[in-house]
Amino acid sequence: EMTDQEREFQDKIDRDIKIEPKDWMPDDYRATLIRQIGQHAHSEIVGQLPEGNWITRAPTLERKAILLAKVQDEAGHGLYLYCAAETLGVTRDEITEMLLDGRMKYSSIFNYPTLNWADIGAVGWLVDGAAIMNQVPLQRTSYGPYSRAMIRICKEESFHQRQGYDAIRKMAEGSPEQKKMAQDALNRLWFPSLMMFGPSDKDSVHSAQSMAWKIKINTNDELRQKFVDQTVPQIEFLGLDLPDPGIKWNEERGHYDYTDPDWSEFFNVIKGNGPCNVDRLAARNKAWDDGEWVRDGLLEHARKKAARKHA
Ligand code: FAQ
Repeated sequence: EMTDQEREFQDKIDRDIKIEPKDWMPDDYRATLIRQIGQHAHSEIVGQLPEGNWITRAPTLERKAILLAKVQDEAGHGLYLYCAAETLGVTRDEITEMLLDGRMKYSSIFNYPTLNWADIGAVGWLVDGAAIMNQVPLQRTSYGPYSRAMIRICKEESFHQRQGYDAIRKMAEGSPEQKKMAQDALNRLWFPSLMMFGPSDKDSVHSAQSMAWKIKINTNDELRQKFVDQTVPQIEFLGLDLPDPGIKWNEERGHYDYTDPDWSEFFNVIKGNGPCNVDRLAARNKAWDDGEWVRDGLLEHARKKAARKHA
């Protein structure tokens, strides 16, 4: 049974009126947003690690400048998203500490390694491609600050996807060795990219309520299918082999059929057992500890400044 307040809230959602920070909202709506926006923010920050790893080894000055800009953009996305989460009554420090001790998640994809330069192209093409497929509809999400952050993020994310496609295209059209590297990167990153959309709809515990609240606009499987449909022609254009023998155009459905990722691998990765989980969390913990003196210094400076003002 809904209370009057809950009915009024749902009515606003149904009429596409944005919910703003000072509006009344159900506790679970707030908690779900903190979880999703927080995880999203953490993904942007942890997502800098696999690509940042290649900045010093980019093959040309131009590629290096592009990658540097892209990785910096991800930091900016993290910051907008932390600010959006803070409007819900948590501090950035609180949710950062929840990431660092494993109480909050970040996207499964960043627990896979980037082994060589082709992987960097494939990350931009596939990982940013999947990210933007999920984020474009989130521009219409019901929570105002999240929706506005998404609008800005999507502009930059589409540049990221294009730069990745451009890098992988150079490899696919290059020497036989380069083409082989591009193929190998596609083969390894394909299924992890499909996992970014979350578990299949039947195992997605949050989807029904999140969609009723328009926190999510599409189901996980809807977006995964859209991603497959968009990406298969790109693979063909690049002259690469399909990474999954199950990919086949289905005339009746008007979509490509494909093989689902190995869901036991997915659940294992999000439990902390992927190839890079330990490294990623160690890197974030080290950055947090190394930065403590800077945070302390800023707080002390602010304290002295405030004391001078009141003296
Ligand atoms: N990884 O009930 P659902 C980027 C968890 S883009 C880890 O379906 P929901 C850009 C889920 O939290 C990547 N965990 O959950 C970039 C839940 O567990 P919990 C970030 C996952 O929330 C590119 C459980 O499984 N984008 O960073 C994943 O309704 C390149 C059950 O799942 C976003 O976060 C996963 N893939 O749907 C940066 C987008 N999937 O919390 C650098 C916003 C599910 O109950 C370089 N988020 N889980 O313990 C969303 O749209 C949603 O949260 C989904 C999951 C669709 C990810």
